[in-house]
Amino acid sequence: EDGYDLWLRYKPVEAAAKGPYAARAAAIAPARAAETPTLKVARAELERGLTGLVGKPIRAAAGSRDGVIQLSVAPQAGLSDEGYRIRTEAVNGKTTTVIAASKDIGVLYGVFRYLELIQTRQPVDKLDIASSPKVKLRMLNHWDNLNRTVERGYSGQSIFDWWRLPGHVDPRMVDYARANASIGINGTVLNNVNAKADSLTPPFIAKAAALADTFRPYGIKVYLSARFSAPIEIGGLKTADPLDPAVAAFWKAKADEIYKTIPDFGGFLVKANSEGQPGPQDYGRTHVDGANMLADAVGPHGGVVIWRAFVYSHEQPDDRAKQGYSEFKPFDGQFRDNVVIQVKNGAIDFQPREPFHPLFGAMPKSNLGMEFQITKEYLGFSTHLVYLGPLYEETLRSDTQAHGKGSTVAKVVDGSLDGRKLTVMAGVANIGTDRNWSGSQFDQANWYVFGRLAWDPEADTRAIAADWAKMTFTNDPRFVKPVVDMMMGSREAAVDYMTPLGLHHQMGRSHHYGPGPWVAGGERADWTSVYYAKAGPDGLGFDRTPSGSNATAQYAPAVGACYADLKCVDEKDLLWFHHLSWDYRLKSGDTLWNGLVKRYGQGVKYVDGMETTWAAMAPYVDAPRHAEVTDYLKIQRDEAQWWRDASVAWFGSFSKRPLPPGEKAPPKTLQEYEAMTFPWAPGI
Ligand code: BDP
Repeated sequence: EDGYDLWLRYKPVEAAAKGPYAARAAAIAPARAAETPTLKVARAELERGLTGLVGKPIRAAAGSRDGVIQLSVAPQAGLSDEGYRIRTEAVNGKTTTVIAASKDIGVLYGVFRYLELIQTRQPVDKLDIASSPKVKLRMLNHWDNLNRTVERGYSGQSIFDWWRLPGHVDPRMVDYARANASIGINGTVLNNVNAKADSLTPPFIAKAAALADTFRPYGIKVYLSARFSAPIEIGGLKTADPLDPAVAAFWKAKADEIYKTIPDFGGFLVKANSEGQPGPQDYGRTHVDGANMLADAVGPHGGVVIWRAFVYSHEQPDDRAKQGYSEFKPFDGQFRDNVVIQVKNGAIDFQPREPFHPLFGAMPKSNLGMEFQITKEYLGFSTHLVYLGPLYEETLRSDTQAHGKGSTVAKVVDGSLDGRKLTVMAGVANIGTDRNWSGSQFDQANWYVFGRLAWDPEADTRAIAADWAKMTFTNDPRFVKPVVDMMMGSREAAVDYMTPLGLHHQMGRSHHYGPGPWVAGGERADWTSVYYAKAGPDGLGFDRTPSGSNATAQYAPAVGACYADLKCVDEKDLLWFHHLSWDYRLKSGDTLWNGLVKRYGQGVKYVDGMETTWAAMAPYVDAPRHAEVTDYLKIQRDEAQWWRDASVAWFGSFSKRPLPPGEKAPPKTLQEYEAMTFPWAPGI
């Protein structure tokens, strides 16, 4: 095995457990009428899955008999358009399993769920399951360039083969669609947010259309990142001013042209006036002017505009963490109904840990979407085993207190807090041409958990990890329990060995790989590590309380007050919000310096533990996948140590305090650590 089959391996159920599954999978009822393409793929998936799991070919069989599975499209009360119901029913005295939905796509989702029940060895003899997604647009954002490099991608090249499209559609595109549909993803943005206008030219629209045709049966719509200055670059105009009628006309015509070839085109994703990308502010206009102009172009076709809130202006800010909120909050209520503001989970940039972004809960009159990063730009790329479920869950369960207690980020994202219908959860994809798709076996789990949380932002990420581990490897409890435990703690371990106690953005310059707490100078202060850690002889941390940047004031009063109060703030966010003396006493009784050093060490120790756990898993895992994970854990172990040693050397040069008892001095000098870097790191 090489990981290509992801969690859809459909390996035979053990002989001892097979009986009840075989009994419920005697046959699939034949189609009643001509089936839609979606029903055809649902039926094919069911056949494929059951044939693999039960171990004998399962085909359509006429006539009623026990153990038939029926696929049915009929109005279902209490389910959304994409929801499904799976029930064990008596039909003409025979026991049947009915997978029913109002629309064909629900049947496909139901089929995947049914197969998952068998894959995870759940009983299937008395089923009564109903499920509807809580978020409307569940999307991957590919940061894939047209030349097939992938920004922040660590899994090979882009899977979208723009050169050969549309003449040749790689069969892998079907497996991509199957995998995404199996976790409920229903949209994909094909190109990088740092977009080229070429993606909107006729040849590229034709290429995108070929992908859209391939993905359509799986319920997946394609979207494109739109470069705001496209009217100039490919439209022959002198300006991209959103209030210029010729510019609006360009976008209307462009939208019409796209919808002619891709009738169900999802819409545009836009990164504007951010990190040098063009945008409405170049013309003295606002995010509202830009987003609404595009929204009016795609609106008549049912399209949406997803406008990113990841902005920070080029003037040196006192605190980059405040900028998204400052720029967007004043516009609440002014965006069109088909505009979604897509907000990163935290206010800086996909760090191992960030408090939730203050925009969540702060724009009740706008559609606000979540953007998570699945690719691990700041979390060790694809060689560090870091299960992101707990990171996503921590953000989603954070309480914005926008309408009092219980106003969680999840309720903002699923729209229930303010009654919003157009809801989005997006994940920056970690998918590439590597055989295992995600660069490592365990990074597949991050794709998987993202999809499951987009379906239900309140789902439990431990349970999801268990489902994934069972389907991807084995149901043997001697494997599942230790591996899920290992996964669940892996993110906290990465926080500990990289940026403990609320530190952030301490990675190597630009590529963000390995420790770089000394990174200083250059183009922008807020691209350096020293800007964020503010280490000095007096102490460490970024003061975001009212005595500092006052970023805490961007949260609901109770939340901000807690973050600003040393007695209330959780120590995991301590140095995010506070600048503290090296001798500040942590809850453990340790000084800040001692506690910090210990944390780094704990992170390293956890990776030691993962190596030991994984070594013991050899009997349950095929040799190739076991060996790959073993190698990567060794890399991670060495690099966790590197992180610890370099960080201790750097921060020790300010604290000038001795190491706590039992902690080893870094084996190299600070200068040696500073000289270690990865000039050719991938994905920049
Ligand atoms: C940062 C990445 C950069 C992206 C940017 C974005 O370093 O490559 O272009 O975010 O989200 O995380 O636009």
